[in-house]
Amino acid sequence: MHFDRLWRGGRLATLAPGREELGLVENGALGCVDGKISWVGNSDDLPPGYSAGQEIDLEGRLVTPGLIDCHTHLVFAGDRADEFEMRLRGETYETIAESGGGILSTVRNTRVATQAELTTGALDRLDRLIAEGVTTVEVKSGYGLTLDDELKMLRAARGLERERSVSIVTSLLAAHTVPPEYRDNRSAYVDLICEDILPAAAAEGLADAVDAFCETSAFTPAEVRRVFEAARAHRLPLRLHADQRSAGGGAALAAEFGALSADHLERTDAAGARAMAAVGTVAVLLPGAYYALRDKDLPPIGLFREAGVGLAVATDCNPGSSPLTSLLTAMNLAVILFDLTVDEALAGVTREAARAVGRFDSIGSLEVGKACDLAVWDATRPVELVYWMGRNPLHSRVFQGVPA
Ligand code: DI6
Ligand code: FE
Repeated sequence: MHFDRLWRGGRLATLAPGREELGLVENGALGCVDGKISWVGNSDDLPPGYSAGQEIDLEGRLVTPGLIDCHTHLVFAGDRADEFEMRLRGETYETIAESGGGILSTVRNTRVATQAELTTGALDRLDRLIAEGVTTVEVKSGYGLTLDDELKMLRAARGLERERSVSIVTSLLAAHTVPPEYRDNRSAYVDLICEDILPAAAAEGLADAVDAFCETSAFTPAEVRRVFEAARAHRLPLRLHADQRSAGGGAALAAEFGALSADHLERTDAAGARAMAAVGTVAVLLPGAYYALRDKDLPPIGLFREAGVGLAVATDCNPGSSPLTSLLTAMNLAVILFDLTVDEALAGVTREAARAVGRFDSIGSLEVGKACDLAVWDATRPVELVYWMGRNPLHSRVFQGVPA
């Protein structure tokens, strides 16, 4: 048996389903051919007479699948530091949004930015994720809210793959908020999404999924339904920002449409959790937004566990509610604030995150046939990834079989 590259002598957290918890393999070896994993197991069981183009001694280090940030708004222009200060002085996310700030303030900046400017800004944030062993990032539109500006955002997101060794998964989030020019004619904006923006994004292959913000300050369940029907007609998978600031039955709506994920979920009830479990909709937990908005209502983690809902963890990196560019910090926040276990937090940025972006067939665990995306840590125990705040124990990173 020949490997392009072989890593041996490490502690592998394979995250392979069916194995106990993290699927740890001690003294593990992992072989790669053509960018894909071709062999995983104990180093002592390597096939006799194997050969390898390069052999790398892991020296006992922990190896995990490359991390996946499955919910970000990485592409945007400007920042909202002034609004952050307003919130520190007691204003709320909602009152700022009602007075034309919030998401709309980022929309104004993003509309006047060129695609190249958006790329430059996104790369700064992407590099911080990559430095922590992230190999796949989901990126949403939603700060353009016109046909041209939504496509510009998605093209900038897609283009990041050409700039760095990373996989990008895109979501069209034209249903993020109603733009000012449609304030008195909301249904015409939903028409624009369904009849123009979504078909154009689909035709250009720019959207891997369609997302929406189901919220009293954004879109009603009836409006989200229309967007979801249109997405279905284009065979695009669905995601939903659900029950973040108000309980609107968002989790149940996502489940009704068989969405890949429902995200945020601070105000989801037991019926919503059960509906998600029944169809395998993953709960994407975003503790950065919970923390930065000083939320007090916790997502119902116990209900999700009881019902058997998969739990993913992401940064929600955005200039407003979650100015967070560290997935390791999101893991720390998830265990401290949301009571996740260390194993759940690690599964949440690998296996469950892969499910949330609809790619568990190709990433998210160390299994034969999957992309050889690895994070090698200067650590031996998974808890070390979650325990430090602001210390990055990444030793090295491998993207599609190549150290990068
Ligand atoms: N929920 C969020 O947390 C972000 N979008 C969303 O739908 C917030 C985006 C922003 O404030 O700019
Ligand atoms: Fe979000």
